[in-house]
Amino acid sequence: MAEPLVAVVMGSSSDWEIMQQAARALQEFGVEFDARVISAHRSPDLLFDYIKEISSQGVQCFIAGAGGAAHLAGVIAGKTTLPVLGVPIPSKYLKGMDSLLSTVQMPKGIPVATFAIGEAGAANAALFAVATLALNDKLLAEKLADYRKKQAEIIAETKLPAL
Ligand code: RP5
Repeated sequence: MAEPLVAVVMGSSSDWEIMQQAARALQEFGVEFDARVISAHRSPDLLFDYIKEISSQGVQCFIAGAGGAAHLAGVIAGKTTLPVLGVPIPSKYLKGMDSLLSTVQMPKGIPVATFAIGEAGAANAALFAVATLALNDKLLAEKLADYRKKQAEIIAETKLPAL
């Protein structure tokens, strides 16, 4: 199997329902990825080891999804200079506003590119990763252009129901 180009990390298996949208999008574009549950606070040593290991395999970016006091993406960003894309996971009581603010409000110097809360954010993080990889991959760039074209066609063909 080819080495992964994208690492998809999430804080809990309960995040998978959302994060599988990222995995599916990467799969659709034929981008090799590695998906793992690793918690920044429950398994920090494992996280540090993983970042080192997967980076040595040539991964190009991380997509990190976490909920609540969501520090996973920020901690990863603190351990690597590779791009880190953060996905705020909807949470039970604050509906993901906590996750969003925890992920997006990184202090100056250690950036996390933060996406929308939930499924859209997970899928868009993957599409953003694809767009970045496509800068050096003509075939991938063509696939991305096709994907956009299809979306435009769907809109152009959309008919509103009669009143
Ligand atoms: C975070 O706590 C995870 O990213 C998850 O979104 C949230 C709840 O985790 P579980 O209690 O479902 O394991 O660390």
